[in-house]
Amino acid sequence: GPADAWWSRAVVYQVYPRSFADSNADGIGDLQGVIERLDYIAQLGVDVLWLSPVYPSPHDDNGYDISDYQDIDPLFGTLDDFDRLLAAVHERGMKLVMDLVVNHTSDEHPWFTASRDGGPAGPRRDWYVWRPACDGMRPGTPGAEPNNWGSFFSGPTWTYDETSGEYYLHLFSRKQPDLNWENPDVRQAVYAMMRWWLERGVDGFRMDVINLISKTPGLPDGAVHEGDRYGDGSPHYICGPRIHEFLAEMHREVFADHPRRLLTVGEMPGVTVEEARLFTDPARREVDMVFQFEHVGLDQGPGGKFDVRPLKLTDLKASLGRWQTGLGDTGWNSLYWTNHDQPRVVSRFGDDSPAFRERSAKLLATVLHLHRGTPYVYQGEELGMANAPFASIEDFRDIESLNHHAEQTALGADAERVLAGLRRRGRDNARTPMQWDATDHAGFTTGTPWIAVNPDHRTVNAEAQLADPDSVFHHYRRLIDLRHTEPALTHGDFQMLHPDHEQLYAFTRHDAASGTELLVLANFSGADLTVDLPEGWEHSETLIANIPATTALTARHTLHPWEARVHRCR
Ligand code: TEU
Ligand code: CA
Repeated sequence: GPADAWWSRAVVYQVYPRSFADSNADGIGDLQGVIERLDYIAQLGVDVLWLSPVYPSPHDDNGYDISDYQDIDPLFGTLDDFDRLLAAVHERGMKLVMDLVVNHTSDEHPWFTASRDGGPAGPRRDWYVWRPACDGMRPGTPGAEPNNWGSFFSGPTWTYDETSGEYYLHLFSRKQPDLNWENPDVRQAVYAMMRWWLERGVDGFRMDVINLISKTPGLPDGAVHEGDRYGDGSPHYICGPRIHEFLAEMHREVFADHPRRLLTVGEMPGVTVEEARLFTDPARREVDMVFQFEHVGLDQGPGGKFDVRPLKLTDLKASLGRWQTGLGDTGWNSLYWTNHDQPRVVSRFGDDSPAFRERSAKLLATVLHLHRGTPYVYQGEELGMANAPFASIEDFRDIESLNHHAEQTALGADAERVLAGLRRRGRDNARTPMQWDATDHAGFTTGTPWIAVNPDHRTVNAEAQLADPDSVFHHYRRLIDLRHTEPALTHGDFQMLHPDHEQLYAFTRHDAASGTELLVLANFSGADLTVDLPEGWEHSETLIANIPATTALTARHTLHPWEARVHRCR
């Protein structure tokens, strides 16, 4: 089963190349920069490197708008640079997974320009989703869109093309037209491209919004929720009617019986546990694991991600616990706190004050990595990097944030209130440059960085942490080492303790085969916390702790603020 697969003992490190390391002083990270930092990544002990897109792109959505699937954008380097990176990754015993973005292309991809400029009768028209204005309305006027869906990046999901007189669908920006997956020619072209990368030696794919590729026929309107301008189309594109058929076909066409050990992870906004059981059941041959989004939606209100609400720990435990149980006997979890789309976890779910930033970062890592599943570490998370201070809208770069700000202020929302939401949840928090050392621009570039470096890099940086055995970096390294050496982490079942406690996150992992039991205790608060422990842990061995474990556990034990401990008994 999945617990015996190679990736069940693996840890994946995500590199967002634009912000990782700049080797040619243009202020933008590149492949040569990644090559120069591979020893750092290898020292962490990770097994797989997931590279966010480096393909040719207009960079409307920082490379998630691809204009050529089989080349490297000159900003990042050349295919030769890529081959050198791939060889260097393999030399260090790691694997390289590419980002596959095939729900949509860039509007500058030749497929789209041919589809658009060929007009309604053109040969490539059916490679994308074109529709006439809704009946009776004058094309190009507001409200004439073929349906009422709203885009993830504000505005409608349709843009009118004057020349051909029709609208095209884009769930994301207007420069990211959705491919038409109903068209078998589109699917075969995608599979051929994937095989091309596998033949080049890559070890798998992270599949961008792959559960959105199948839409409900007829593209029906969505419900217009209170206060929204657009309809909610998500029931008509999240896990649509043919999604399992398409992923099974992709598996047959690309991955079946492949001689190398590959990894496939589907990014699936809105996926449920029940659906994930189907996607990740090995017998169904669809994907190995999925990124789900429940836990990163618990601290938002009905107004969406920028409608910031406090997180309740019981909600987090209930959600992660349900995913542990739901995929306990079949399928497999991915485990993540953050990536290039999420704010920094120490600022979101921990305490990024000077007193507790390091300790709470280690606590969050401990809790996540002791769950059942494959952990993903996002660049800088292993340093406890925090959200950055964005003074004004000029400091932001992300199209999602810039569009949200423009739309909301045009609707009369208070600019400071909109900015407050962007500061807390904006994706740019994760995209400030990797902090290598305390020098100017944190050693990321000798040029002018495309986005400002977080001023806290003077103290929060890799150089300082490599030299400090008690650093967040070395805590991650110990957790990753534990995953490679302790079978209970991959095979043990999961049992939540004290589910209703609002400060304590506690659970056990029990591996019947080895008889090993692990106990994880974490105080998600800034105050002492006294808890009653299950029987028999008083003299257990401390496996890992985020405070030098000064005392043994007692039946009624007091945890320090943000203290996390893992105990083992055989
Ligand atoms: O993200 C899809 C996605 O779900 C996010 O856009 C999320 O909905 C949004 O950030 C609100 O939280 C993938 C990529 O990871 C993201 O960077 C791209 O912008 C998006 O798809 C389009 O390719
Ligand atoms: Ca560069």
